[in-house]
Amino acid sequence: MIEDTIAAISTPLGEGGIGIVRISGKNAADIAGKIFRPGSKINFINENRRLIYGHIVDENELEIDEVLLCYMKGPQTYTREDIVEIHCHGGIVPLRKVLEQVLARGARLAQPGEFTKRAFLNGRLDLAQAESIIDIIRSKTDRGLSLAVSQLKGNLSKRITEIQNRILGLLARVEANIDFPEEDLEETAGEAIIQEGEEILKELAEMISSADKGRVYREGISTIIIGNTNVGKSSLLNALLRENRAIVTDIPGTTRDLIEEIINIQGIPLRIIDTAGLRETTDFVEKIGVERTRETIDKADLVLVVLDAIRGLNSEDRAILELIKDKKALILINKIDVAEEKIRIKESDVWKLVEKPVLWISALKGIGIDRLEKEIFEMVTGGQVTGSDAVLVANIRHKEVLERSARHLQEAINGARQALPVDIVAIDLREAWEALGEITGSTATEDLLDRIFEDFCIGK
Ligand SMILES: Nc1nc2c(ncn2[C@@H]2O[C@H](COP(=O)(O)OP(=O)(O)OP(=O)(O)O)[C@@H](O)[C@H]2O)c(=O)[nH]1
Ligand SMILES: [Mg+2]
Repeated sequence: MIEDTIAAISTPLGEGGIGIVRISGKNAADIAGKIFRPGSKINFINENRRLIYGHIVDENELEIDEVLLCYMKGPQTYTREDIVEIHCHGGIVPLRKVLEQVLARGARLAQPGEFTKRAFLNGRLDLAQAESIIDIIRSKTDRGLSLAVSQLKGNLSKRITEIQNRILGLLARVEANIDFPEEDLEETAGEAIIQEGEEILKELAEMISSADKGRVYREGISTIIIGNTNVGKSSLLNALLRENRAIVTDIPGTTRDLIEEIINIQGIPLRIIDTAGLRETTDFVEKIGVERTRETIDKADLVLVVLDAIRGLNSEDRAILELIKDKKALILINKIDVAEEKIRIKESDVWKLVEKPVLWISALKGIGIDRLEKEIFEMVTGGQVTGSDAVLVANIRHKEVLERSARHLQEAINGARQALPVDIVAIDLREAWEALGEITGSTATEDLLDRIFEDFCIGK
């Protein structure tokens, strides 16, 4: 049983219609009772899950704000504890003052994610489900959201638990032999580990390989648009956004700083960065800018290189193509809306320099943009669209756990193949089982929990 009562502002800080102060813990109702004055003769304690009209007052009975208060009796609540939510007017000052009162009457300020951590510690959610809540809040596309909701429903956890149980079954067979440690592994138990173990490994491998795709839906793809000055980079950003976000002029060097936007390509969030044009320069300040673009290229998942069809390839374009040789990249020849005789680039010129897909576009007229989106989607997903019911691993942490579990399982299988002593094989099986428990949280350490919940926002 957790002793203290926590409180926080659970809505974003800023101006809004309402803002909510949330209190959770065994003294929640007691604390609320000290500062809440209902509008009629109602005791909110008798009004579970109903909104009650009234005022919050300070220690001198001065009214701070007009509010609606909702008392929710545990354990049917988010944290499984008693919860009180105070719906104030959504401004920074009323919310801070109400929170101050709540803290003055005995609540402690909640740490980031602490409400959700309590939901986990009190058994309402497992760890993967708790993590999905932050994914829901941060989701950038419908598809990202539906993946996170599926994880909240427990689909990932269910699959993990099934695998854990199969490993446990193997472990039981091995441990039946453990009373005779000097013996080698009994033949049929060894057989079972090899056969069943290989099947489980296959399943783990499948989940691991889904992780890259899952991550894409969850975090998006960081994409950078690069090219010489005036080739149409900002025009391309605008064409993809279908609005005029970046300033476009015929003056070289229009874009001075990095501009980042998110676009949705069939459910995949593309975080797209427009850059200052790259050109050879002796100017010190500009050199720093170019250096920064280089660093951004290194970090990007995908590079879109824009070339100017009218101007033709110059030495700077060549240098840029050299720069992205080892990156996932698409080469876009822009400005193809002009008369054919004005076009001075051939695809073969590009291919002599890099082997990357080449697309012809006009950022100004929107020609080839649909095709470009399709190409990006296929590049990122390998062309396969996954059904919405598929369990995708979307979290890097989960992927690492699955890989660790698979390694131990592989060791166990190797051990069984070599007829190693029973207890050695048992250790590997146990570690494979334990690793998986870090996904659902059944074997997670305090440290791991802290690290995960630290990442949450305050008030969640
Ligand atoms: N004809 C034609 N002109 C284009 C096209 N795309 C861009 N332009 C023109 O090219 C010029 C430069 O466009 P920007 O989008 O500002 O180019 P940029 O690469 O962002 O330039 P900097 O930020 O200065 O490096 C503008 O005059 C655009 O109207 C296109 O598809 N066709
Ligand atoms: Mg620009």
